[in-house]
Amino acid sequence: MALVEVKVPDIGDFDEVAVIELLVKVGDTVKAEQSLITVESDKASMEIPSSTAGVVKELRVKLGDKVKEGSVVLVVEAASAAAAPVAAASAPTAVASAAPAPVATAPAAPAPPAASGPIDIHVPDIGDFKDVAVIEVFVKPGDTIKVEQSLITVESDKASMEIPSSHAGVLKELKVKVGDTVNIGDLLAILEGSVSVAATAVAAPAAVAVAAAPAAVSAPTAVAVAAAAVAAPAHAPGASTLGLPHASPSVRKFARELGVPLEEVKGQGPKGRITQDDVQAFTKAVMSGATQTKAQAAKAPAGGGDGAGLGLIPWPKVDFAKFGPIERKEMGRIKKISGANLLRNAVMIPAVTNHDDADITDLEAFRVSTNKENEKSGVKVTMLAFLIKACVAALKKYPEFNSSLDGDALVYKNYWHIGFAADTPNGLMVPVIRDCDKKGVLQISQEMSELAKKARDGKLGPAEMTGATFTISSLGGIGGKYFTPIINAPEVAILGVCKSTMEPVWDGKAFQPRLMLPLSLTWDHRVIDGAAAARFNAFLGQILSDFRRVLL
Ligand code: CAO
Repeated sequence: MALVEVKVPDIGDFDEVAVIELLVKVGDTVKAEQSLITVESDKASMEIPSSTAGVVKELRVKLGDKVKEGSVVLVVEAASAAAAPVAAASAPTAVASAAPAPVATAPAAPAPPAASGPIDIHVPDIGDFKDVAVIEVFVKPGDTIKVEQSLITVESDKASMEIPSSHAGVLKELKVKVGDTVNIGDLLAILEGSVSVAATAVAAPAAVAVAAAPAAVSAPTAVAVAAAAVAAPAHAPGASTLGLPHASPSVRKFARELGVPLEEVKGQGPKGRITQDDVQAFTKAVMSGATQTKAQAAKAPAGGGDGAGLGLIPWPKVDFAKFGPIERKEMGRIKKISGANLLRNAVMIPAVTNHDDADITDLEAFRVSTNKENEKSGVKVTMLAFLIKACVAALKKYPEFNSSLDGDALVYKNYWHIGFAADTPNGLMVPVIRDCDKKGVLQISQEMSELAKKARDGKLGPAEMTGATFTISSLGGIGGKYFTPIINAPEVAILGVCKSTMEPVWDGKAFQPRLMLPLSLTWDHRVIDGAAAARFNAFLGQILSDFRRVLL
């Protein structure tokens, strides 16, 4: 098997270009024409393909190296004797070394004549590139255009290039838009010119610069010429003109396929370049809810949005360190996700909270005796299990509390899955107990303790956290009197419960010591009215004061 050196092909007038991405590593099996590295000048980025199929034995370049035509990129152990000729056939200078096809530069075009009337700006000689896509448009009618100013970016599979204006003037008409495909000679724009011969001559499109298109390596007859005016003042890589994200064509394509707004991705590559890993990391962050695209934030300013979408003044930015020592800690994933959901629900739901008290004196006595009787079974019944059962009875009596909004319709659910807020080391989680109407208090208690343990251990699966029709948030084991829980959308109500206390309750003749449980019911006013909420709470109170009513 022959060792073949893969070299940088003719890259036209580009003298030295920087290696900005290594797309393969030693040991990789590469196909002929597979991209090996990305190189970049100030106006074009290009991927250099392999001329030979085989296994990469040695990499001869590293990030930041400057390469030019003939520089050895890597050494490949050719897969078969037949593999080499792809390049060798078109490499007049070498047999064992696989120099890619020669790339012809475009003949110099005559300088455009001086103009003062309308000037047509055409796509310059872009060699064998056919139907290249317009991916960015930098100018709009009315703009004053300088000679060599970039008008649009076009992109093929392997290269992206900015097309400069050959003339100065005011842009009267733009003939292309993003998504169009263009070819050499196509009319791009019409300028109202006021320029001198000297100025126009500099930017004669086909004559100024030629960037080799490595894609043409295996096509011996191809003459791949990508016109791009290197004479134009360069925009530094990483700080591209007009906010153009700094990324190679393949990364741009990858981002477009995923619908990732590249301008929002922070490049971690050299000089802030956006790599495929950056696009993947951004996608993961959006999917997990850890971040939002600007479009998402504008639609639902839920995930740490700055309030701009709501027309609010920006969140205050304070340098806390000015006032004393600080420590900054990133919030955990669960907190970020639940925070985004809570904010959306708080902002989008017209929520009202009704507070009430339920007399649970008898129920607590029953609970204590039940736990005594069941001591050996290991299942401990807490007030929350009774509350779940009582809520199912109230939800059945007032079904709109067990519904969800779907546009202008209400979806009534004929199942009663109850979520309960669980405090975990990672943040708030809401496990769901299914079909609580079909389960007894003991079974609910058992499932609740299992789910709460799983939540604390971070072992809850998605199925155990979805499908709730109503949620209870109990702070009874901790303390407090009342609070205003936030509805867990798409549910329409949530019950908050605090610590029960002995209180003097007037029975008509005297004050009696009764164990009172504070209830806080938050409800969506689009679905539920205040009177219904008051009835729901009153009914819940009746059940809790005499649990036999659950049976009715
Ligand atoms: N009044 C008085 N005492 C109560 C009570 C109430 N309403 N509810 C529970 N208690 C008592 C229990 O009986 C238990 O006492 P003993 O240890 O003496 O038996 C103690 O408080 C602890 O109960 P618990 O909290 O372990 O059990 P629970 O079933 O009440 O709650 C769970 C389970 C998972 C919901 C709870 O542990 C929890 O995480 N609560 C926090 C929920 C939360 O964070 N909500 C806020 C959401 S909004 O940010």
